[in-house]
Amino acid sequence: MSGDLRKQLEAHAGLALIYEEAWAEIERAETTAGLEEARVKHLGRKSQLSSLLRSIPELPAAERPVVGKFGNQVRTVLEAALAERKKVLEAAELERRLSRESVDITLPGQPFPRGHLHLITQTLWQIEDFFSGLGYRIAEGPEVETDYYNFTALNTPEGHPARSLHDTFFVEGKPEVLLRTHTSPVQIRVMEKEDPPVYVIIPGRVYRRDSDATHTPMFHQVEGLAVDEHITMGDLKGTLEAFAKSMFGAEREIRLRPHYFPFTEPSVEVDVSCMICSGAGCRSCKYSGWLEILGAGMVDPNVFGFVGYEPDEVQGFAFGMGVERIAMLRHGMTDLRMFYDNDLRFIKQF
Ligand code: 2NM
Repeated sequence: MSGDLRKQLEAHAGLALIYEEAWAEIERAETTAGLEEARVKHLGRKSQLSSLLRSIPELPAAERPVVGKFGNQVRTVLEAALAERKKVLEAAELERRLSRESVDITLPGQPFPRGHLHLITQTLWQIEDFFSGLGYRIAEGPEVETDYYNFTALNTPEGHPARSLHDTFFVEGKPEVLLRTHTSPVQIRVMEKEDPPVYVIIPGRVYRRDSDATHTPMFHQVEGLAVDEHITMGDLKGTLEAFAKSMFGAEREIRLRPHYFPFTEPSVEVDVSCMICSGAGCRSCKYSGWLEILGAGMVDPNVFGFVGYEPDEVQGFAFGMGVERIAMLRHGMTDLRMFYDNDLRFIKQF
């Protein structure tokens, strides 16, 4: 404050008091909110200072010049002090907030639970690994198919029960379009494109109008196809025996039972010796000692005819399995629907 102002204030006790009190409160304010209160109290419209300045015309003549001149100087000085104090408090408040809100990058992060592959994917990859090791390629194809690829080219004639609306999902208004009921149409597509020898497996989703404890309308299959010269049923048996041992244990044995498929002749169902009782008989294998794992057979010459292969020059075997079924057998599950309930208590166990 200038000495001039101080001297003049001494000449007016009221103004001096107003000044001292306001100054002290401005300096004492510890928060911007407290400072704002002090501003309203000492510089606001209802403050003593404002009243004093308004009342100049009524003051004794001797007081008027003092109050008139220095009253406004007091106001200016207090406003400057207020602005200065406000800057300091705002800076301090910002500093406090920043230190309170700062991020400590050395703190351990929120644990983010790590997931894992679904059991079906794990099983699928294991099957693929086994056949890749034997030199099979993996092929894939469309899930929406035509009846030609899904049935006709697979030697499944019109009128076969598998073609009925009861078993197969057809696209409305397009009787020739359907959801594939097996991955075999991809075998047809591979053979149309490539000459023998062919060694492929085809993993993928398939669809059937079935729904109970052991059937879901969508499930996963892996089918395999080997076409070459001099392929025999012995090759089929050796290949599937090695597969069964790789999936279910080196001690396992397989057996072939005669069966019927439209696309293979002869056809078989393949059983593996029960991994729970090692063949002695238990509830799992219905006391037979054997569990069915897949279907297979020698490719019917008619199928080769559809893809332009020479039935007299090449032979082949094919097989197909349900991935859910393989996974259930390996883990002693009884209800296939659990795969698709997405209950973490189930999923996390594998
Ligand atoms: C199976 C069982 C037996 C099979 C046959 C063919 C093809 F294309 F070669 F004709 N693909 N898949 C086949 C044979 C599938 O699944 C239980």
